[in-house]
Amino acid sequence: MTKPDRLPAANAPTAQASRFYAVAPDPNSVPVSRADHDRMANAVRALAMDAVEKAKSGHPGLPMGAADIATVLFTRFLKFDPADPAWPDRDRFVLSAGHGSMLLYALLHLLGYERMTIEEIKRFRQFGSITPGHPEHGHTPGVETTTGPLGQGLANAVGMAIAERHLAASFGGDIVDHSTFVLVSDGDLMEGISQEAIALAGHLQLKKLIVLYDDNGISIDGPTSLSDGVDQIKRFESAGWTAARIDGHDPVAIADAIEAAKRSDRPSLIACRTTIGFGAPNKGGTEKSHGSPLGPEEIAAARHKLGWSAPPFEIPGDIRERWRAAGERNKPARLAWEKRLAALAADKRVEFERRLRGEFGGSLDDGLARTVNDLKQKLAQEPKEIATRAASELALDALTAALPEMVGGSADLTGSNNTRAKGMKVLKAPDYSGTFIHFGVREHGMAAAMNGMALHGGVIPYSGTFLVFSDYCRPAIRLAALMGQRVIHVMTHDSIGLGEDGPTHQPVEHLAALRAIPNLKVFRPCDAVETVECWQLALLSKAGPSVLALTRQNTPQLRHGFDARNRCATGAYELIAADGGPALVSLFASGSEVALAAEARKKLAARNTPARVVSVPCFELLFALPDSERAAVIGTAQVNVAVEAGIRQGWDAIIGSGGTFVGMSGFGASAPYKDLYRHFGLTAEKVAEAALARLGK
Ligand SMILES: Cc1ncc(C[n+]2csc(CCOP(=O)(O)OP(=O)(O)O)c2C)c(N)n1
Repeated sequence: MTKPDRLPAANAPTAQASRFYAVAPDPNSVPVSRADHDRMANAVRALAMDAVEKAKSGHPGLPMGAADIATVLFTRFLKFDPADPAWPDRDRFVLSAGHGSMLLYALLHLLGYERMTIEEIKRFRQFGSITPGHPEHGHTPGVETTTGPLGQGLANAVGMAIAERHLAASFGGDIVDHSTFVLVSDGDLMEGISQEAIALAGHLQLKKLIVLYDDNGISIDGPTSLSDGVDQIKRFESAGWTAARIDGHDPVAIADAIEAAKRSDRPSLIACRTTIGFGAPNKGGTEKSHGSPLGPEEIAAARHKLGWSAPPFEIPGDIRERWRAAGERNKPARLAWEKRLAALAADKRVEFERRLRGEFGGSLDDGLARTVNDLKQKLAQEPKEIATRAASELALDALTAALPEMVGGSADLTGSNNTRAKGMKVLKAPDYSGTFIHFGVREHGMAAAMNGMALHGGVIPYSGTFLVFSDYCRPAIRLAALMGQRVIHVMTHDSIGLGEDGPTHQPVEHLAALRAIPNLKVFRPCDAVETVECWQLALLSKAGPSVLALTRQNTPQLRHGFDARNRCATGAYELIAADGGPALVSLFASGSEVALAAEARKKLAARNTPARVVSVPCFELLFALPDSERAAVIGTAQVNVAVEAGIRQGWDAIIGSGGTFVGMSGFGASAPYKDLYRHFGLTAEKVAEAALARLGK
């Protein structure tokens, strides 16, 4: 099946060359003639062709094909100021098709982003440049999110649009009123995550979200008809969007469609029919222009066809000026916004600024510490034998009350993940002031939307699902780690301890797999006190994501008395010292297995074998300690034993390759959890026996 209703592919901008480019109602927009528009778009095309050619790698096709769309958007609609790339009320632009990065770099250069010099464009894809192969947030001013893995950017944009609506509801439209634009390619829309993102955005009626679809009908293998026949218009419409199909090389049609989308009361799709590699006479319109340099001959021919005579990396003065004027056109809007912010009631302004900084500064800093302290005091007075997921709920009841920027949710497991704290209102259309999101059964979309929320700023997103489904979120968790974003994933049912649901639901390799992601903290607290402490650490981890792996089953409280220190902060610590002499055995464990290690210690004591118990709630924090401190925590006992209801991978760094591991080596089974622990040898007896065997006792 081929795509229905295709507009004919445009090959050259001659058809409308004489038509004037209508002036948009935006008083700050820069009116240009069609001829000027074409030259401005051609500047983007030329920079993309030349940079890819110089780098000898990259993707010229998308920037050349989408140049008209981007020119209209950036010169007439997008609200931004290169002088302040972090202006909180800027419109967000996400290039979901990150392989087309030269589109974004060319725009940032032409619009006057200070650091995006022509030298950086010439150093496209080179070490140390701010023009990496795919856009990287935090690396390049003006890049809102890291894209490349297709589909992620679209879901990030949904999160940004959610954050915008929520903050507008909380602080008012005078201060928060911006749109989120996202440019997607065929590949973005083929990825499964796009369906989750589209459905969620439609359901939440995110009217300020506008998707520009670079509908060029080409992907790497060739025409998309090789593998796809979806009618995207119907697809989006059925999810509650408005959708239009236009000629993506007609600036008037593009502008009209964006204007209509801005008036829509729903999220909007604009499917822009384009020609990949527009202007390249032989490779344009084919996959040959997708992902490799066009070559000198084709570039010369494209220059001729486009009427672009400037040498490589040179932009004619008048075109540069027009682009700069477009870059400067929102300065008055930004200054007016700053005045409005300054005129806000002082407490509201201070709170808004605090939230955007993402800090618990001022009184709320004390609030976080005080909340954690109060919780720990209560637990010291009245110890609780509860599941750590329930302990997390207790923590959330207090934390969400103290920190209104926490926006929680669950992928349809709210009652199981315990992520909806007392008093949390649901965030929904048209009242977005709530702080709890029903993400639906959409783990991947949820995790990527959370990234977008964190990137937007002003909110701290946390979510809920089962630990086993971390696999469904993994690409987004990885990007959160790469971008250094504070998103917090509550992942419950963290082992065979979930019991009867069986091996499909029992994570075995997941802790190890998550611990393999750089810059991700995986917390597995052993009791209610550690759960509170791990929440505190996750909230304070401003530069990276966290996973809280929590039990379904009850665990006894092992931390007694009140200790003001956050003992989990070192990643591991001696929970119970050895009795009756220096430890012969160190028992290391995480989560629910710490209680088991404590039992094993008693059994060893009865056999005159002093053993210490080290709780290990977070590998990453332990490994970040200076060598001497880490060595002190690990200790020098003759025998090291680790206990975790997961696979061994990773534990050798603590117990050594000669250490003994008591855990899982295959999948679990469906049965009451106590039977499973017995069956798989996860018992205090087995742990004690293993230690004694190593001691030759
Ligand atoms: C998740 C993911 N899978 C695969 C790729 C590799 N890849 C990059 S672009 C692309 C498809 C290109 O087609 P399209 O999205 O239509 O982009 P265009 O050819 O129009 O530039 C693929 C498969 C990727 N970047 N991300």
